[in-house]
Amino acid sequence: MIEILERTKEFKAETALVVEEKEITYSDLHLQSDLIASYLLNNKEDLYEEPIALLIEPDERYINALWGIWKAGGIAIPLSLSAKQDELEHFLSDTRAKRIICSKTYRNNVNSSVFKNIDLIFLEDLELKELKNLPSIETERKAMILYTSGTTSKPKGVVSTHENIRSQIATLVEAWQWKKEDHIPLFLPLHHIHGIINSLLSPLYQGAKVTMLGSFNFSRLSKEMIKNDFSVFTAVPTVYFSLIENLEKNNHRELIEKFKNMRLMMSGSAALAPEIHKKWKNLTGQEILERYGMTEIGMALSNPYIGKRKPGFVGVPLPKVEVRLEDETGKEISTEGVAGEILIKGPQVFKEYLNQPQKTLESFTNSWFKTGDIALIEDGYYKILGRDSIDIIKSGGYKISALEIEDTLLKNQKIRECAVIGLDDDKWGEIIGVALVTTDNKDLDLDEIQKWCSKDLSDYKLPRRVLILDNLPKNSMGKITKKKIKSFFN
Ligand code: MCA
Ligand code: AMP
Repeated sequence: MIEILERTKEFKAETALVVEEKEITYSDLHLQSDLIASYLLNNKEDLYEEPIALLIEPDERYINALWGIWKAGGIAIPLSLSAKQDELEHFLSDTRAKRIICSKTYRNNVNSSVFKNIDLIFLEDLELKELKNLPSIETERKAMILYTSGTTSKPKGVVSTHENIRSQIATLVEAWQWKKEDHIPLFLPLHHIHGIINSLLSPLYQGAKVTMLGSFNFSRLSKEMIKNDFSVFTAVPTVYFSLIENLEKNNHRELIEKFKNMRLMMSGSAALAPEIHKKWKNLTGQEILERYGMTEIGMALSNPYIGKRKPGFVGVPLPKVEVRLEDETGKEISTEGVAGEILIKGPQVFKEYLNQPQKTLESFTNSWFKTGDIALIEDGYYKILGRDSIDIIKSGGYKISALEIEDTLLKNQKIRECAVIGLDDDKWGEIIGVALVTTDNKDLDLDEIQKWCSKDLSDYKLPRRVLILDNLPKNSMGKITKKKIKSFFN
């Protein structure tokens, strides 16, 4: 039994989603997802974990399709709407998905070679009338694959079961006291945990209301804030940076009052600078609750809902999540103030990396998942110090692999050697910097490099600063540490 689907049926005529003024009830979502599930099943009794991709704007169709896939026994693969051809090719070949549920926005791309041999199911074209018997799904079955970047060039598929998802939601419902009366604006992308679990499925699990705004846009959000009484807000630090920038430019009393009245404002996906925490508190009186999570584990650490929230810290273990720090030899660290790697255990932890049994094996030690994040504990609160790999960059809340960008750059004949690094940035957390040596002193600038990369890579992976190091001796870049290369940018 998929608990989120069973529970939400009870909320019947209550409003689940608000999309462009339209109110969609829980019953609407269930009827539409039953119809989609019936369509997907065709003559089968169960899809038995057929992987089905989703390329749908963040509105009610997204939930209809996601729940439809789950109800039919499939695995949902929510894909980024801004993914480029190369990225899509990787996701589709890795998952071996043969069907994609999409919307008419993608009609123009039908002839793209990426979609060769793929059945594109345009939701608008379906005449959904027939309801079939739906299978019963055990909680241990695979439910979702999300792509996340790591220390390999291509993103890895993180496979979660229904039980993983249920546990991730239950933890947040308990810790942050989600309730039926809550109302949340949703503007984060729906191919990552932050958007899917924290902003969308946790409130729905409790019968709350989600206003879907598509993406983050200050003026759109402001209008909705004024019109509604939102109670909960969750965002990445870049969003708070933008909010502060906008509110400082124009002292919008009514809007500030709305933020003031919320019961909970949260930040995560990247480090929230204590300076932003302080500015937001001065502006709105709200103490942002910072928490820590990862695609593989959902949320693991959080400042308390009731109790002291410490700027610069990510709090304490969430309910039913086991957390420990280990040193390089694998020994547990029990002394406060000593840094080590964060390890996580619990029912929220993902099942496997798709098609990568070795990588999966190496990511665990005695059933503990190794996050690669380094932290220490001070007065019982965890503080994230960074990551053990310099090749992982966090920008605007997105995780980016330096190696993926380097691979793209090296396909350019004008580039002989390159190194991609994350450069500290107040707004984005980090921005992408590229140091490179050209082939035979060729002319190359940031604009040309961005154009080159944008053929294959999503916008947020584009280099934002470039340093040409043509005076370096041949083949010497690989011998310089990335830390050193980073210092060249200052
Ligand atoms: C865009 N721009 C950038 C970047 N991205 N510049 C530097 N670095 C970047 N990363 C530029 C664009 O080119 C554009 O420039 C301008 O900034 C505005 O771009 P736009 O895309 O419109 O920005 P935005 O709409 O303001 O979006 C920023 C955003 C968005 C809201 C922070 O990136 C976002 O939704 N991020 C959240 C990602 C997320 O959900 N991550 C969670 C994964 P110009 O103006 O010159 O054209 S982590 C997770 O799920 C774990 C489990 C967890 O812990 O939560
Ligand atoms: P992702 O793999 O995209 O889910 O990103 C997960 C990573 O985001 C974690 O491994 C951390 O490195 C980082 N992260 C998430 N929340 C925080 C936070 N509050 N502070 C610092 N880093 C964070």
